[in-house]
Amino acid sequence: MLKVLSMDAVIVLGTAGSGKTTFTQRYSSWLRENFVPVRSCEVNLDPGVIDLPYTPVYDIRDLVFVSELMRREGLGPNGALVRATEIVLENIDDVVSRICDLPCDYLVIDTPGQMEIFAFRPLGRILCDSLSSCMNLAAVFLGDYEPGRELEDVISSALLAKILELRLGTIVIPLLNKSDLWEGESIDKVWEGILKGELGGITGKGVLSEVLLEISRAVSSFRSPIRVTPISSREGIGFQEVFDILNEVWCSCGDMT
Ligand SMILES: Nc1nc2c(ncn2[C@@H]2O[C@H](COP(=O)(O)OP(=O)(O)O)[C@@H](O)[C@H]2O)c(=O)[nH]1
Ligand SMILES: [Mg+2]
Repeated sequence: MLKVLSMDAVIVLGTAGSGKTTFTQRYSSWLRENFVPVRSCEVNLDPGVIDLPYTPVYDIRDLVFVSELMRREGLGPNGALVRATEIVLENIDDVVSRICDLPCDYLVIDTPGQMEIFAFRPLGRILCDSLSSCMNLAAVFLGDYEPGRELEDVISSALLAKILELRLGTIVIPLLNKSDLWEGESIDKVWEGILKGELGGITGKGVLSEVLLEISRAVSSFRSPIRVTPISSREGIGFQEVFDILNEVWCSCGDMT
């Protein structure tokens, strides 16, 4: 029988400092303000964070807190983070059932500052699989491009978003954060070209290594291309488009190219 899931949830991914926590807070507030009476709630899955700009309805630090682990088990910051993911895994059924039972219509789920802890260890995949049984789940990946960065950085971000999609088994929507800092660049178009394997326009610039280009051509064939949306979490720019794209994903009724 077809199960109708009543909760939508977006997992927020991105490298350290890309703006995951800022996005979680601002996007969830935007949902609450614009879609009354939708209950949008923030979930914190970062066991290492000290201060949060939002009040999470579920906070993984109630189960395991990195600075406390460091003290208690005499571990360094990275060792404690790894240990924290093991503890979450040992308690995964409880964690998932608590999140599934939250009295919310929409969840915005913040993930660890150091993305690899979540994405490149078993935790991310297991959590995504389990949460999908009780909610409509998708992820956003925040690419982080500031003036002065090289185009290779954009390619690396585009590849990382694709790898995460394969790794986590959930659709990953590429967003380019911090667009308020750009100075007239069309970085989103460069990224879209990479996803579509259409690299002709940028190969002449001499800044891209052939290896990266070959990899991006190969990776672009894994899934249908998706547009890349510039946003600014700090300024609240692009949120309507994020909302629309996620709805297209969940109802599978739109054209995401
Ligand atoms: N200019 C600008 N800065 C941002 C934006 N989003 C986040 N930041 C800043 O980037 C830094 C890291 O943000 P944070 O949300 O903590 O990143 P996280 O490590 O991915 O959770 C902070 O100083 C934020 O204020 C944005 O859209 N524009
Ligand atoms: Mg954070």
